[in-house]
Amino acid sequence: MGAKLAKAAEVLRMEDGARITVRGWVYRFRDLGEKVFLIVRDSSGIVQAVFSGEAAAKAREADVEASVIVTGVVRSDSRAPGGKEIVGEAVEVVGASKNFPITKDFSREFLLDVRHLWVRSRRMQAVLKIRHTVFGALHEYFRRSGYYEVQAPMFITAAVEGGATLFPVKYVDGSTVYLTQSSQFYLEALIYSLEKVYTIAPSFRAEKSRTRRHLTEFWHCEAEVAWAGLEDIMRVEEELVSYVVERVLDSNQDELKLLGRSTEPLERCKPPFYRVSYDEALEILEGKGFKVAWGEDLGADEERALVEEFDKPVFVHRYPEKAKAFYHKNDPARPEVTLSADLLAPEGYGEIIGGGERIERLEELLEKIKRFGLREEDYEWYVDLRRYGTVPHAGFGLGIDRLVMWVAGLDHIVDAVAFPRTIRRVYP
Ligand code: NSS
Repeated sequence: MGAKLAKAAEVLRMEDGARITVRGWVYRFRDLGEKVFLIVRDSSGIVQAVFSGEAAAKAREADVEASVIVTGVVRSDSRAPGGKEIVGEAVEVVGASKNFPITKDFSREFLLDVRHLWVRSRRMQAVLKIRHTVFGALHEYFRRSGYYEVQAPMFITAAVEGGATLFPVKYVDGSTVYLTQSSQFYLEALIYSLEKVYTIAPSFRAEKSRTRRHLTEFWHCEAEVAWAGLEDIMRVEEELVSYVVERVLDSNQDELKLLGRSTEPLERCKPPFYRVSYDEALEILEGKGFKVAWGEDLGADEERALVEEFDKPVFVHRYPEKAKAFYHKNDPARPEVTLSADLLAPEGYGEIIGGGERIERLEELLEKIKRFGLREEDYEWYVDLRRYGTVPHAGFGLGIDRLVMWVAGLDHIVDAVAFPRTIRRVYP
């Protein structure tokens, strides 16, 4: 009788006696003399196969991470992972794997050196599946909520988020251009056409600080909405984040378990999120022994201390003018602060979103560009948007890698990405 092709995870749900073929990679190898056990991993999970006699001799050739095609019959065995195993009849080694290098050294640095091989680990597999859900859910949320997906260029000519982290690139004509830090200005132009827009794209920042939450290339989910203010955009952000978290809880229970991620903080992540003003945040921090001079941005340590006080994400709104980029609109009721908000994730993770209301008036924007010591000519087309049918508008940027880091409960952002780029690493 012919054997049916099955995924490892499917085998665990099959009746005893089914004859199947599984294709995958050797995850564990155990030779007990008479019997050889192979645990085979594929994209769906793992399943044990046991071989004796002639088949065992063949199975002995299958080293860890060799690719194999195993055929056999399903049988219940409480000792096998998942309670089922394959009584192997035949095994074909498709690609040998002599001396797979990941054996004892599981240091972060080494695993980054061999990232091209480590992506097949069960841990990375789990993270990548969660990441897959997150990206899908972001698209789903926006498309269901009437947004148009747009694309902005990666080569740009002026800073959105400050010159210090710009990546210069020598352009074909010999001039210097930069890699984008944010698609925001392009999204602002596109709201005059499509009103509600979003994009999911890489952003680049020459971050000189080595931290657990900074990459030099990160995935940025940005949205911009015409006729919207700070309150509106905060509501979009909390809806979006809770939607994504819900989708992960629906789709990735196995992966969260494998990663040892407690789901309780995720289950609590429902709107409304907490809202505190920057001033209130400083008061809370002062009570915890932090001294932040009014006007300074909150650093990672401050954010960590602040979110300890909250059991779900918290918005910090109305940052002082000086702590935020020039495009933020100042609060008419209190011009020394901006209509801005960062969303901080709980459990010590801190900022995952930055956003707020933009300046829509020409004079106000020109005046602020000057006050910030920037060159008006660098922002000509951006300023021009205020000349032709300007509207109040707001938007935000969500760091997807940071969101994945929090949702998966990882302690370093590099573990949220297949091939991370940091200040020290562009390989593999
Ligand atoms: O600098 S942000 O706070 N805001 C902007 O770039 C706005 N121009 C976005 C907008 O309104 N359209 O960055 C947004 C988010 C921030 O909250 C982080 O979650 C993430 O982007 N981010 C990063 N993630 C990883 N690595 C680095 N270096 C990084 N920088 C920002």
